[in-house]
Amino acid sequence: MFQVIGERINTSRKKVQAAVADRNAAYIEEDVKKQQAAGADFIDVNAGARIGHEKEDMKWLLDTIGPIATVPLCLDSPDPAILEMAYGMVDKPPMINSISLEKDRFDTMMPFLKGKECKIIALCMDDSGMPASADDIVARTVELVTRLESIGMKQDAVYIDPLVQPISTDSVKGTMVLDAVRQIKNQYPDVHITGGLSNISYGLPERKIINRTFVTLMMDAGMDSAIIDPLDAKIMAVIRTADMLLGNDNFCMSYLKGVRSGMIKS
Ligand code: THG
Repeated sequence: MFQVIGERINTSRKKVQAAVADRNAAYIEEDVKKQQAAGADFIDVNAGARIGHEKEDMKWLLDTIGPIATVPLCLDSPDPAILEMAYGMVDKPPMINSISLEKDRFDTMMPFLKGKECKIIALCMDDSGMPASADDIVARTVELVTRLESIGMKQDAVYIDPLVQPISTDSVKGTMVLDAVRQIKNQYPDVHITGGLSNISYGLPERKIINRTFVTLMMDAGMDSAIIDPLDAKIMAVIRTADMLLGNDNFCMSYLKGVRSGMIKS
């Protein structure tokens, strides 16, 4: 089944930023409960937007969310020191978001990850920047999977983020990532593919129809997870329906449950 990483606890969102600044625990708890009820499999926690406050904001968020979380957390920071602190605060094995091939980050994250019980999001980013072609995404994935396996991580614990780029800048940005995902799934059937989707529609109007159509195509290529807003009922309905059509929903149980609960509507 497709795994939804709920993206809402992120201080780049104005209301969350205000709630964190005010230490408004009730707001954060309610948001997490809503994401869980909507079907989030993980709750992403990102405290990066209040410059100079990431460490204490992350700590407060984890203290607040920990007691009410029924699903594992996805600890989201580019800073290995923050991830290490956060890892020590959770009671269920988390997803760590993220490692990349950027040298400083890679070299600090690898010894930290060794022997840890966790899932890891691995970004196809290196010191030269974003990937420039499908072959580039695949080559970076091979490097990441090989290196992570060398410290004992199972392929099933690795979630590759191919890094979606705006199609408004270059019309190949859709097929580039779709082709890469197909190749990765072919080479590593147990590795997961995840990531944010909304970059695809950056710079264009009516972004949500682009994002919903793109997730459907990505799922056919092999994407089996995404970082999205689970309270966006339309994208959730599209994901549940596509998952069923791709053969990942035995007896259409999950689809039927979604319809009965009112979450899936035409
Ligand atoms: N890959 C990985 N991790 C990620 C991303 C990714 N983490 C962060 C981000 N991208 C995904 N998370 C979010 C969270 C919230 C929003 C978008 C992505 C969001 N943005 C509103 C906007 O841009 O309009 C903010 C508006 C507001 O509420 O103020 O809601 O790609 N591995």
